[in-house]
Amino acid sequence: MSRLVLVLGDQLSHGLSALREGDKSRDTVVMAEVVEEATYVRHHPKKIALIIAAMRQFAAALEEDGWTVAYTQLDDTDNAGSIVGELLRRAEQTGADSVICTEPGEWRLINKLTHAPIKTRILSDDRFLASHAEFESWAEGRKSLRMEYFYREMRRKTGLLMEGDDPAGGQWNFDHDNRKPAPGDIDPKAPLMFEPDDITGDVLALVEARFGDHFGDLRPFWFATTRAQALEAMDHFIAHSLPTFGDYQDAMLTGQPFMFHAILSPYLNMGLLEPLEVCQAAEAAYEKGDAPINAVEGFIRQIIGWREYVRGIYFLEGPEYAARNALKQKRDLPSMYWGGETHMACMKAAVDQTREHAYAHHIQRLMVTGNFALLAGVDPGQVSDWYLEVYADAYEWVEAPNVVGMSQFADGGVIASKPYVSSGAYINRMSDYCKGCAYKVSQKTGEGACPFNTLYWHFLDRHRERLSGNPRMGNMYATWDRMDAQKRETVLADASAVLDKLDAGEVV
Ligand code: FAD
Ligand code: DLZ
Ligand code: SF4
Repeated sequence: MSRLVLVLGDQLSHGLSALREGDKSRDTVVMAEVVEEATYVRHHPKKIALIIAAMRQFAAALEEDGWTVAYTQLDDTDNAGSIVGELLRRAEQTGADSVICTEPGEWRLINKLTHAPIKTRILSDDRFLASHAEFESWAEGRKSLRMEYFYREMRRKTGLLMEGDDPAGGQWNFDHDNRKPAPGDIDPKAPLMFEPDDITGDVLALVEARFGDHFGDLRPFWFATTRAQALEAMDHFIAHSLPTFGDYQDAMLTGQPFMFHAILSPYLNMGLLEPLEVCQAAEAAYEKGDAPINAVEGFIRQIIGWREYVRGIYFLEGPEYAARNALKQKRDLPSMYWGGETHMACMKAAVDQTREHAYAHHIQRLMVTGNFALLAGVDPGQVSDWYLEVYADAYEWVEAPNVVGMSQFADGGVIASKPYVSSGAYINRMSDYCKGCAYKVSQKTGEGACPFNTLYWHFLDRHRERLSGNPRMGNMYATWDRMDAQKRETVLADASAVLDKLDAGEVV
């Protein structure tokens, strides 16, 4: 009997386990643009267009490679609207009696495929360096699952930046050389941007018509949609931005949405690039003397360390992970996240570039939008949905651990040893946003005080029971407790006024 080989929109890799297992001579590849995947959260139009355009390109490449591909376009009249619906329709059409697929990156879809009324074999996704079994055995018996130790295992496993048994440069981690604020006159090179071809042009018209009301600008559309283009984007990053990547990894500047970041996560997460090849390209730049160790080590750590680690946590912790709310925060996500008016220059910059490019870099996600949501007591489920919707690189396996765990501390400390919270001082140190802000970052209370300053203490105060025993937070509580009682009261009252304004839908 013939089988169906399912290829999802984030599985566009020629070496995919399902394609390796399939038989070109008798099996049919199923690829389907379906409304359910575009709307289970209301994805950014650029993200939908990227996925659909890249799916169409990949299907054509598979056909050229000799595969029979049953491809469904979104507007096809008989489109069943969901992945499982499409599989059942194609099974009836072709007479196939079973499905082979590579494990999807979200429990939601794994669950649907597991319960589909057709025999389905789910193969492991070996585009990652660590299998579930390897991660589980690393995690087994450990009191805390800190990324740094896992990362060292991955360095040993891949041999990246290793000199025998020792790390290149004599250290595993060069972060103390990184995290510099950026001078205002630097001129980062923008990522490589591509003119839409005819295939992408058709997709843009389709997405405009069907999902034009989702948050985000569809045009100008500039993402790579083929592996060849994604490789060009990678080479461009290695040549122009990698050398400075480490120095300014945490820096933010007005009008510079990309800084020295790679903008490769959308391509890595869709399968257009492989993590190892990207790291090897960075390592080669170090070996040729084109990029320093602090940049290359920092970059490789993000991919073989953080990226693999968060995936490990997502699958280790299970389907309920994304719904955790350890701090029991309940506030609705403020309208400024959807482009509503705000006087906060940092929030406006992060949201504006997210709307424009479906991209913000790590520190904007963690210390601006994430920090504000956490301090303001927003429901982490709503925060998580927002990140899943608005970023071109967001799939739950990578988004949920970063948001629910790292950013919102809603997993109770599985990923982060303490909440990532800060007052305005951090944003002021790492960016130039405060200079152009209606609020004063140096002002701690009263009209015009930076909202991060008051909300920071409000957060600590309202979560005292849960957090004050954390040894890494002792200093923060000691500072709060040393503050004059009258001042503490004023800070809390000012913070409450900010929260009341958010609740009333007033501009903050
Ligand atoms: P660079 O800064 O140039 O880093 C290089 C690569 O390292 C990235 O392409 C990415 O593949 C990897 N990487 C770096 N940090 C992480 C990380 N923490 N977790 C996983 N991979 C990492 N990343 C996603 O891919 N999808 C998400 O949905 C996502 N949501 C996030 C939400 C929050 C609240 C935070 C704090 C981080 C999130 N990240 C997410 C991680 C990180 O912000 C992005 O991977 C990064 O900004 C992508 O841009 P870049 O390619 O320019 O990355
Ligand atoms: C995100 C997404 C979107 C918007 N559309 C499709 C689609 O039409 N067809 C498809 O196969 N995949 C799509 N995807 C990616 C899936 O949502 C993704 O495979 C799962 O979320 C698992 O990671
Ligand atoms: Fe953001 Fe506060 Fe600085 Fe304004 S003053 S940009 S709100 S940190």
